Parts: sequence; C-alpha cells; structure tokens
Amino acid sequence: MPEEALIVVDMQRDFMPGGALPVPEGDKIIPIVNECVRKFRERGALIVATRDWHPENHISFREQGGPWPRHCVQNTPGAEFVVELPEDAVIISKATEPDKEAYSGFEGTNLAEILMEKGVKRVYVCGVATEYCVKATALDAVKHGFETYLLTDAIKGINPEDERKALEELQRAGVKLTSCSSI
Ligand code: VGL
Ligand code: ZN
Repeated sequence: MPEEALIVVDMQRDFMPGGALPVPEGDKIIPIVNECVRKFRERGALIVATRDWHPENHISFREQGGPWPRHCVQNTPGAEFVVELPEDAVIISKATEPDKEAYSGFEGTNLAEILMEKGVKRVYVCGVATEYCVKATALDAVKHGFETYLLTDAIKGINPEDERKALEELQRAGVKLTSCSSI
C-alpha cells in the first residue's frame, strides 16, 4: 500500500503559454514535474493527475457569464496533459458538469475515496495554478486528513501577489512546504 501520493494539478495545454488560459511561465515547471513524477514513482508513491475537464457550455466560461475564457474543453487539444504520466496514474477529471465549478481535485470526484482505499496518508501537491486549483486541492487534502505538502519548485501562479497570499493561507491551514529538488 503506498503511504504517499503525488497529486499533479491541471498540467494541461490550455494553462501553458499559448493556451486559452495561460499561466505565465507555466511551461517552466514541465521538466520539474516530469522529474518529480519519476522520483515519486521510484519511491512507490501513487501518482494522481487532476485535469480540468469542462463541457462546451461550462458555467465558468465568459459566454456563460463566468470569469474565464473557454478552456480545457473535454477531448480537445487544450485539455491534453503536457507532462509525462505513468500508465497506472490515476486521472481525476473535475468540473465536468455544465453548471458546477470545481477548483479542487476533491470536489465532485472520488479522489478522497481512492486515496483512502489505497492507504495513502501523505500527499504532495504540484502543478497550476497556485492560487486556484493547487490551493483548493491542497486545502481539501488537509480537510480530508492527509498530511499535505506543497512542492514549491513545481507550482506556478497567475498573479505573483495572489500566489504569495495563497502560500500564506496554505501554511496557516497546515500545509507544509517542500520542493521536488529536496525530495
Ligand atoms: C483553473 C481557472 C479555471 C486552475 C481552472 O486549474 O487553476 N483556474 N479553471
Ligand atoms: Zn477551469
């Protein structure tokens, strides 16, 4: 039973430079995340990858009155992963219903059940965007009782000030900071 899981959050084409909802320099962490996946695999950790997986008419899109441009539409190139994942990675699709937004990989999914079933006690979170889906996922991990670490060299935010605030909020909630390079 793996005691640990690596949760790779939303490393998808639309969140990279040139995509529909780019995280500035989001592509800089691609090699770091890839290396991190390899390291965690070697340790026998469960590898989880969340993906934003919206229907065409998702509530978060501007055409529907939401805050974001159309992004990560199910089965389109923009929704594809940009990192290398092992074949046995657990893929968690979120915000898949037209009228529900979900930033956290735990929201509206069976991620908590899967982690508990597999005996996971400790989770490490990386990916994009720090102040949205990474933050929400890490906060929910704490709420579900997992010992939660943020991999600070393998995350990227949209806005530096918001990213800084997110890191503070996460630490207040009990999330510990570490990095892929020190793992
Ligand atoms: C995200 C905005 C909208 C994220 C997803 O992955 O952080 N942000 N949808
Ligand atoms: Zn989204």
